[in-house]
Amino acid sequence: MNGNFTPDTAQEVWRATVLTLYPAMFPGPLGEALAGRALAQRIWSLDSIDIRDYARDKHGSVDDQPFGGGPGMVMRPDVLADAIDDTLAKGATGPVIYLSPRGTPLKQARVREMAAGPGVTLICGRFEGVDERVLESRGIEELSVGDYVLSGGEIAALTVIDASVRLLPGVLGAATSLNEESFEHGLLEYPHYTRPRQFEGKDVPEVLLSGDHERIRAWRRDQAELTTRNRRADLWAGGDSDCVNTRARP
Ligand code: 9D3
Repeated sequence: MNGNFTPDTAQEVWRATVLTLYPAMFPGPLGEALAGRALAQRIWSLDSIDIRDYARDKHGSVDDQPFGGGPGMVMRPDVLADAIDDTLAKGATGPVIYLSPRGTPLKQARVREMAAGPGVTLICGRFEGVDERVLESRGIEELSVGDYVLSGGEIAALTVIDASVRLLPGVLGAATSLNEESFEHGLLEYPHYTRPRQFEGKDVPEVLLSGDHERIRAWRRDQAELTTRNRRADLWAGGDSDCVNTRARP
């Protein structure tokens, strides 16, 4: 049954919903540049939900001490579960993801999947973390954005949204071809040069001025491989099965 005037096939915009104790951190940098223009064009939408609105007491408590002892505080499962359930009931969509240093490392393949879906619902932690039971009961995915310590999940959420939004149809200009992107090949990018031809006594590599497009393509390929081998042994080894490393293997 479809009791209203919205057809079942209605194409909604890609929808990002963020649950956070710091809703003023959104859209933040996503209100500028590429993502900001796409937001203004309604290619995507953003809702930030204040987890504290779901606190049960007059003091607005959202955290408590960890059972078993130890440092810091833990986000209460009852408060977070209410925030998640109410937010989903109000139309938040896509996978529910908790940004966490314990999460699966984010890769471009997961970003592509998120961008291909209806949106994402992101939970930003603060304190030492959230009560494990709410993650289990709600089937929540856990993602990390890298092996360094942030002060909370918000900047990680901004990262996930930024990476996804730039893949949405109509966000990137026609000049930028997505399948030319370095991570799509499992290689880092070749180095770039522009005018002036001489800068602080350094010339632009001669091959780039040659007009020989076959030589230029081969040089860039070599440079990309050299840089990848030197900086990212993990990518060079082809460990990321999400990327098709198209180089000829020796
Ligand atoms: C001493 C234990 N700490 C784990 C390394 C506790 C802790 C530190 C920082 C718990 C949470 C945080 C806040 N970080 C995030 O919320 C976070 C994060 C990160 O710190 N690094 C990479 N990806 C992410 S996603 C969310």
